[in-house]
Amino acid sequence: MNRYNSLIGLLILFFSCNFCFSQSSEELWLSYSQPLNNKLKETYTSKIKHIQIKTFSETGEIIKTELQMLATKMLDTSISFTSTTPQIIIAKIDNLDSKFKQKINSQSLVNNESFIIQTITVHQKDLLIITGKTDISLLYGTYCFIKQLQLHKDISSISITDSPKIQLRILNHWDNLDGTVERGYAGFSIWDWHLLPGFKKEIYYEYARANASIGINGTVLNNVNSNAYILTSPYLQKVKTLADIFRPYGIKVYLTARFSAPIELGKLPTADPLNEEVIQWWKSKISEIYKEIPDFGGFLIKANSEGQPGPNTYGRSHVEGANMLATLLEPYQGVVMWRAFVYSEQQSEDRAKQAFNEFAPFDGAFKENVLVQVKNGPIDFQPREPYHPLFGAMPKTSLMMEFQITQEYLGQGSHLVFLPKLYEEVLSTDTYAKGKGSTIAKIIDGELYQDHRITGMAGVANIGTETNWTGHPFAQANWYGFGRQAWDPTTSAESIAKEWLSMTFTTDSLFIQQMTPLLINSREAVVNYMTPLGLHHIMNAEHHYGPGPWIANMSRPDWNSIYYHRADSLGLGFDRTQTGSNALEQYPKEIQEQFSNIHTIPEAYLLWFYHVPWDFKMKNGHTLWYTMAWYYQQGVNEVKNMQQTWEHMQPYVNNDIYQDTRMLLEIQYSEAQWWRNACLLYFQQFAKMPLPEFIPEIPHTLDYYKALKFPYAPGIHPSWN
Ligand code: GCW
Repeated sequence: MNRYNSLIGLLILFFSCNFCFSQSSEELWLSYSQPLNNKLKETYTSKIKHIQIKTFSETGEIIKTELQMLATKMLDTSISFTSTTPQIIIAKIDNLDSKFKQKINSQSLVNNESFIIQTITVHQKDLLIITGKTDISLLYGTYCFIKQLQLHKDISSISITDSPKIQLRILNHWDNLDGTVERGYAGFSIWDWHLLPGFKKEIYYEYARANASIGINGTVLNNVNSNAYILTSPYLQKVKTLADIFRPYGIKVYLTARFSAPIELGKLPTADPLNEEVIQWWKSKISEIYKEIPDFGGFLIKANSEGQPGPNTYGRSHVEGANMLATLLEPYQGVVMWRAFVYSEQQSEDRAKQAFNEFAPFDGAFKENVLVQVKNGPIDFQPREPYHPLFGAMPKTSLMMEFQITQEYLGQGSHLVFLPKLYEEVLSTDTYAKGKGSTIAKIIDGELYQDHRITGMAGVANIGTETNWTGHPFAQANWYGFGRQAWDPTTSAESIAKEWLSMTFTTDSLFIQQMTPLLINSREAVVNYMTPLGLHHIMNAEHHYGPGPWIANMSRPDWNSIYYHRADSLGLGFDRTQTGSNALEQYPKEIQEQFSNIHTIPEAYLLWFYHVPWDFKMKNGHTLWYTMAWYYQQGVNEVKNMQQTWEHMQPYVNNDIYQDTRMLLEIQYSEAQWWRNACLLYFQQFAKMPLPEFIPEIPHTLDYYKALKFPYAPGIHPSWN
């Protein structure tokens, strides 16, 4: 019996046992156990009883397993995989009978991952075809078909054609070889390096399944703060095992490479990228990797940032470093993803300007298989940042987006924040790079610069060993949403929210109607109670959790909160206009025109770009101080609304999820107040104005908030009100 058949049995047993009393970890949005009425059950059952899968690959077996799970769990039935009188045929376009093929518009299969799901009529009978050019496209088509059932759609005359708009859709794991995860809030790393390559844990298959279902096709296994050991032969054997597991799911493996590995592993005196011995070392290392993993994706590199080694260490440029590796990877079709998150050892005049200054001059100099990976904003994954000015400024370079899925600065494991809303805001931002409508989505999906050979989007993973994968149960939605927006960066956050809620819990319209706005508004809520009006980087600087606008004692000024908010008796905010650091100059003229006037800049970015007097009159007619307080209170109120909505959701979700989320929302509510109280008390020292009447009395002093230690002992989570 092959491993997939035995897997079917095991998985079905596992899932059915678990669901009765809790949401089991592995289900995610693929539980297939939402309530379904009998009529729909009958309709679906009658349409998927007989399926022919005309591919004999491992991927074909995965497709079969998935469909059988769907049938068992959702429809209490089983599918016969047959070649006689099938109702559904799943086959590569080249393997379809010509009489079927001629009814399909194969021109719309624009790449190897595109698929078509189409009902055709043959001898007065409906036949559903799922087709594409490759096995992976069939897998994607199957997941899309399954989703239609999960969403309770009418499948009688289904016709869907879809292709990913972005080529590399990649998770970045910041997982260390010792099992910890940098900025991970869901337990430990799921890669068990000690037990690999021998132990092929079930979780690896589940991980691949979940990712394939949302179109993720690459994974960087280790932290960008890299350990050279990942490149040693024993570790490459471990990596190979994972690559072999992921391959039939369409997922390639990538590694972060420590730039100084030739010194650490090769015992060379230098890692200078122009040194012949160094080049030879990389060459033979890369050849060793491809011998084991012929479809290895390539390297992700963090160079000369936060203490990581890089070409600058040897007097060479980013281009020289990236191109050296790219040249060696080229014969194998490997890529280099070179991060633009350069946070140099020396403090710069304005940290927000550094990446642009270092990278924009190199436009056109990187080799074709180099992608420059740029964080969405110029500082660091804050609740809200203006977009990174490199987008639109490097037309001759493949720029890839880096989003953070893990919630480093957004409440970590305890706040419910639906990130697709943040991603949507960034992706739909106009850079005017080629006139109006030059959105970031169009830059990273290659629409704007057609000659870009490679397109990509990376998400820093929020996955760990927690039984629900992500810590906060709703953080699963961020993983899901990242995949959907990497597939198509114009996908709306709202449609993602509806899909995820329906697939994970129930399609009940009352549930969806109430929960969709809760998810959608959760992003603005966190901006409001943490960093309204363009404030940023005012968290506790050590662990990035909780407020710390008073932080002034880190070893570098640009790690301090006061560097970013610049509160003084005159006002608040970082002047990045001409009178200040002029970071605004890095943006296109259309943005400069709008933002260089304090009255026309969107207020959401006001304090990012201006040092604003406390009594400045805002659009609402009130002062800055009053308005800022209003936003903080608004954030708190929004979390209260979330709690109130959730109170009514008990009938729709299992009790564990209900109780856990309830508790987490309580924590979020209390911490929203913590942020509000601490920030307002701190800023009030400078504003010297009374707290507006809508702020409830704050029961503690500023010193109390400054002295608080995190994390708290279990059971004594303080209440801030
Ligand atoms: O935001 C900072 C994080 C670091 C991270 C770095 C980066 C992996 O606090 O933990 O290091 O960004 O993106 O490289």
